Amino acid sequence: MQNWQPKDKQLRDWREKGFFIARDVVPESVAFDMRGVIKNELLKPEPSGRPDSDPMDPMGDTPEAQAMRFRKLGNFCVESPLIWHTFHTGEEMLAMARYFLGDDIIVKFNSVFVKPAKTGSATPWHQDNGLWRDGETEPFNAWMALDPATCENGCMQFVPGSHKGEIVPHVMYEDSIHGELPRELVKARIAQCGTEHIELDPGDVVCWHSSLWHYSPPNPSPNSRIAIAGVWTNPTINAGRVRPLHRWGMKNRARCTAFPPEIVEIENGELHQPNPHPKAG
Ligand SMILES: O=C(O)CCC(=O)C(=O)O
Repeated sequence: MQNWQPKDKQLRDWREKGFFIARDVVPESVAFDMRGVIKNELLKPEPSGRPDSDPMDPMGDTPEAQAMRFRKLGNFCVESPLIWHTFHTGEEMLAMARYFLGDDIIVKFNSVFVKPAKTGSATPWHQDNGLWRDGETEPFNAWMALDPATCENGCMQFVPGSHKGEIVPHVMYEDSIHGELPRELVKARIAQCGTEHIELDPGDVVCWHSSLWHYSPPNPSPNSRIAIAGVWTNPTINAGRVRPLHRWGMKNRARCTAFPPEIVEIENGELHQPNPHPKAG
């Protein structure tokens, strides 16, 4: 396994702002190969990345929910060896995860975020651990651009420093697609701290703390914005909670290369099933 050390700026950004950027984690050509796998899937009459127990996943069988498939393909990456081995268990991503998490690494969530040209919808302001509701603050979150991610096509936005606060209970509005941070709080926080727009080229990665407040706007532009995301944790942080989506990334200091990826079995673990988010107001 290769070692990874953050650059001074990355470490400073991580501590002070709650995120950092790693450029050229994979070459653009490899990012485009991964994007091709996703585009092929999207062209199928019934794309995979089905409804699953991912609490970040709003998909279901209603017509509205089906339209959402083009916002996110939850858990799709375990169906693509190219994506899984390049990103979720790629040498450089695991080396970064290992810096934060040690030698045993679980991939807790994986998804594809699809923001099609002109119709791509917003992802509301949230903290990842505000959606998980499992109290975990340590896992390591990362997102790789497979198309250029720009202000025009709906790149991610972060409130710098918001990772230092508590996990805020998320709520549902009439038009919420999943739990979100209370809108009044978001307005006040942005007025105080501003936002940073994370523009990335294909193959670049942004990594963030699980408590960081983040969002992405709709995509009115003519350019699609496809990205892949993952969350890495370890057995200590995960503390015996069973989730059907957990897969091993690194075990006993060795990178896991099995495909399909090995499911994490936790003996006597408790199934983690958070309660629904309350309604706003
Ligand atoms: O890709 C996006 O637009 C949103 C991604 C996101 O919010 C996440 O990965 O937590």
